[in-house]
Amino acid sequence: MKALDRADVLPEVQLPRGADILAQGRRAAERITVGRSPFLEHYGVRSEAEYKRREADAGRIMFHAHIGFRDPAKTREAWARLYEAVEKAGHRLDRFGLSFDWCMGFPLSQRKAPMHGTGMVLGELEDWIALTHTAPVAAHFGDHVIGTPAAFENTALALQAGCTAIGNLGQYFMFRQPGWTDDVSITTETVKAIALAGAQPVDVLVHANLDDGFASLFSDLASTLGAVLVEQYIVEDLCGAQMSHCFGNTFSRALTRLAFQRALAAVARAPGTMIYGATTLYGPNHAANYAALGNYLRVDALGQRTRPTGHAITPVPVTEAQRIPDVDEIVDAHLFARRLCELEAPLVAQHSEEELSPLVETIVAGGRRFKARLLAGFEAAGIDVADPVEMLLALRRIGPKRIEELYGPGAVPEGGSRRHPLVPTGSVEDIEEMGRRCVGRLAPEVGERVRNGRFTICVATTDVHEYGKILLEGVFGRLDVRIVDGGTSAVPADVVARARAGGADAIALSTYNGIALEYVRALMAEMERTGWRVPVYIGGRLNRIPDGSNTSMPVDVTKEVAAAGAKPCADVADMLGALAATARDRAA
Ligand code: B12
Repeated sequence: MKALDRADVLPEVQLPRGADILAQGRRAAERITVGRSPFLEHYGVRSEAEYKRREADAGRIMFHAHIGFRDPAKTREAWARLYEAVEKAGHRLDRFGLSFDWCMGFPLSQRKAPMHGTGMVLGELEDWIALTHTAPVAAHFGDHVIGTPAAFENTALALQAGCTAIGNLGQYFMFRQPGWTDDVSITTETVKAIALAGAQPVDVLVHANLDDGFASLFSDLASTLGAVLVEQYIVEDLCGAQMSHCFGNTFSRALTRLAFQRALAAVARAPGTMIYGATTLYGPNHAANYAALGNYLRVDALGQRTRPTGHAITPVPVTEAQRIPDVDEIVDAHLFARRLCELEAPLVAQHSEEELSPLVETIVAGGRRFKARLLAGFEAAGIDVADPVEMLLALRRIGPKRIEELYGPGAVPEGGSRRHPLVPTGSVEDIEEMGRRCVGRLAPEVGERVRNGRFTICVATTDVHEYGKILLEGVFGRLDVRIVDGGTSAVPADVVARARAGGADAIALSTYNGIALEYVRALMAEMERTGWRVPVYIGGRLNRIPDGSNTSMPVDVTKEVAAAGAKPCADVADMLGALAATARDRAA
């Protein structure tokens, strides 16, 4: 395996110095400070971290609800309704995660993003204050704040609105703002924002959702814990702030989910924000999803009862696989969770440590090895490991696959290329298995025709969701289809350019963020402009919030996507059927 070389990762002659950026952020803390909020007043605390420590010490399980309708007024209304509904049933809602739209990552002056997703967009400070003052529940501005070109600006607004848990550093590593290529400015804004948070007179948690970062693509849970330690090193040791991790979306196996929570408990210095629902377990059937909801909530409640980490647990509505959920669906999920936790309590006593403890030890030891190898490798490559700008930028540019290849704690088997995970995450393997099953179920003549068609296909994603792409690549690989990598979060012009340069016969797009229609229109316009055209297959979530919608709920746009010139596919088999037909027509 080729060792890392600074010139490959940080080719700039000069980068801004981390120390200068940290100083700017700290100076800004003289004028930008945490405002009061109904939550802080109601519970008589100075920060959410203080509240979390107090509640965890008292053995209470805390709860997180996630909302963020496109319309801020609807979000406020939902916040109030949820708070009331849960309180009326005799429970407490501890925190709200506010889902911003990805265009919130652009600075306010440039926030006219061409493609709005399904999330909420806020403007000036009054908008932020109006939200945090809706009800006495801690506000968590977790997405598209820290880690974006607007990191400093958004962090300043969140703090002034009384929010003391701000993220999402995980997104810094993996998300890309379309059309924004200057990753140095994203890094300096991020470091400045972290320094501002760290210099507050009260505890401010810098949040990172591990699944939004490298975790969803790592194969080893020990690497994920290694990433926790590396982020802790950057945020706490280099920047002087407090690091708080969240995980959950892709942690679908009960035993390793619990083991990871314990491993985190062994290394975390600040309280955790929330454990998110295991949403990759959700499919189209709501009854089956309730089983998944019950399964992960019990594990999360058990984790908090036996090793309290301050994380709130998150009952995610069973409709999650289709679209963003409505308020009543969130209330239902919460009432289900509260009842489940009441019934679950006696099981804590029956729990045995025998299976769990060795896993926890392996994850923690492997995580420490990952961090030590990474820091040594960076140093040997000439990267300044004491400079947060260099550290962050290098990690972001290298990406999860290569980082794990270079520094993962597992051994590389003789003659193999991929490291053997110490504790498999399961997520990427599950997608690979999905691909195997998809090919296994194909009618033999369809598989045969696709193989004989000798296709070249450009595979790309419109946003950060990459599992659809991994699935397609796995399936195509098994059917001798040549793959051209169109990239992730790729802009239409790049996809067309890469497809054309690679001699693609078709483009396969995977999309999830509610931008399918606008994206297809832009892609078609680009092909028109360049005078080069191939069929475009598209799958994932083909929905969109209609312009001027008063419900903020996305609607299906499959027909409109087809009218715009693409071929919508409900699943991979749809596309393989179409390719087989093309191969048959060509041969005829
Ligand atoms: C995993 C996941 C993530 C992971 C992605 C990890 C990764 N590296 O890929 C993480 C945690 C990072 C993530 C982030 C976000 N997510 Co997400 N995520 C999911 C989740 C749980 C699974 C989606 C998935 O990958 N499934 C695996 C694929 C392989 O299976 P599948 O979806 O069933 O696909 C089938 C077909 O559609 C087909 N297919 C897929 N693509 C294609 C393409 C072609 C050409 C073909 C032929 C077939 C095909 O293949 C499959 C089998 O047939 C869904 C909810 C759910 N349970 O589905 C939400 C979901 C897609 N996410 C959603 C959202 C909103 C987000 C965020 C915007 C949240 C936020 N505010 O930050 C961010 C993205 C921000 C950004 N900048 O883009 C929404 C989308 C809402 C909508 N459109 O209505 C969903 C539905 C959740 C929800 N209800 O809110 N997410």
